[in-house]
Amino acid sequence: MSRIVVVLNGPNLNLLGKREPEIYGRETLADVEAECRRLGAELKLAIEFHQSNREYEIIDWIHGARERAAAIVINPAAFTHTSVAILDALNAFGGPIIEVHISNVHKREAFRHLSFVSAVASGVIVGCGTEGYALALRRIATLIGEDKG
Ligand code: CA2
Repeated sequence: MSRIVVVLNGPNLNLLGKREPEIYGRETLADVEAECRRLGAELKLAIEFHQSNREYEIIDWIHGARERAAAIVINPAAFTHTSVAILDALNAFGGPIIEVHISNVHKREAFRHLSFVSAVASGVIVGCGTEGYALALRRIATLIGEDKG
């Protein structure tokens, strides 16, 4: 069985650690990727890590994950609150999906309270900072089980 986990990041997350540290912390996206790869190796998960500011690219990565990847971790960033297209793409993926938000979106503006993606997510992690990605990978390892070699 595949142990590929596709980790997707939406618009502006390339600025992580460079602006608004009071909301998103000081870790950069490169730090998050390094931690996902470190933990992925520990959990025997093959991590594919992407970020884009373009909706179609995220959709293409979701399509590419079909019938190949075991699971998806996605922080759709602002597309969370707007994108039926990403929801539709995720609906065509068979495996577990964990939605991650670095900040606690429920403590913020009302427009951040609605997530189109949550309707298809197996789990949602909000407000745990960048540690949310590690929590998501641990959850996926539980859901897909051990590597039997
Ligand atoms: O809390 C999250 O992870 C969000 O998905 C982040 C999105 C926001 O639109 C969502 O409502 C919640 C924003 C990502 C932008 O990230 C930046 C990081 C540093 C500086 C500026 C933007």
